[in-house]
Amino acid sequence: MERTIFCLLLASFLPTVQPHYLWYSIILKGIVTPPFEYVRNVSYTALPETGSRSIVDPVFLRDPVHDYACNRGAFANAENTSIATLDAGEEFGIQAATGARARLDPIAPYHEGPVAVYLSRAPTGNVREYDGLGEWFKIGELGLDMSVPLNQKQHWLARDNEHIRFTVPETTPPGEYLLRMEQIYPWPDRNDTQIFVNCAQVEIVGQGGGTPAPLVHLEDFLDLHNPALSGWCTPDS
Ligand SMILES: [Cu+2]
Repeated sequence: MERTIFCLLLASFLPTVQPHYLWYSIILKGIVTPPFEYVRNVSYTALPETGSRSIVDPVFLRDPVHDYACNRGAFANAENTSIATLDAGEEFGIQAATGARARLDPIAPYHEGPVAVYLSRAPTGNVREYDGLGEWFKIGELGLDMSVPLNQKQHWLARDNEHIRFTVPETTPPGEYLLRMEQIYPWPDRNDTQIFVNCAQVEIVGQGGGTPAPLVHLEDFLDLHNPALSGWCTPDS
């Protein structure tokens, strides 16, 4: 009980308007690709109940599932987003940025919480036709630094990390995929938990042979009743 009250007190000291960020580029062969060249841009009309929203605002668990698949309005940008070629077994990076639509600047994630990347194969074979509401598998995650003792302040490996890198599994079946980049910033109240998510369009080439598992639907693990999505007690500020 004391722990819960302490969390709420901490949260109450946070400014009501926080800057946020999004993932606007993937890093291929060490090169930060141009913003939204391979990442679906975010386009949306402001919701009447919330007023205008910034391009870097997170999505929330109360938003429709297609929003936390690839962010608000992302599917509308599928046609004008290029498809990156990724070799199975290759390392790639993901790049966050903050600011406004007119000007976004690269930044390392400054929120707490895990960063993970997922793949979902385009059901028709053409990723531009895919809204991201199918089955996903996780290919990498930066979670807590397990070397920090539990009685000390915990450190998330992605926080302030300017070199977030993952590797495409060597036996990933070749084909066109959505590559989903996600950070979950859990809040004491899961209604406030922030999800930073964007999707890149990629074609994976390689030997194949693997059977990705487990496959998950986003709404099954990103749902309001998942206790793992709230209760984190040290919101950053
Ligand atoms: Cu934020």
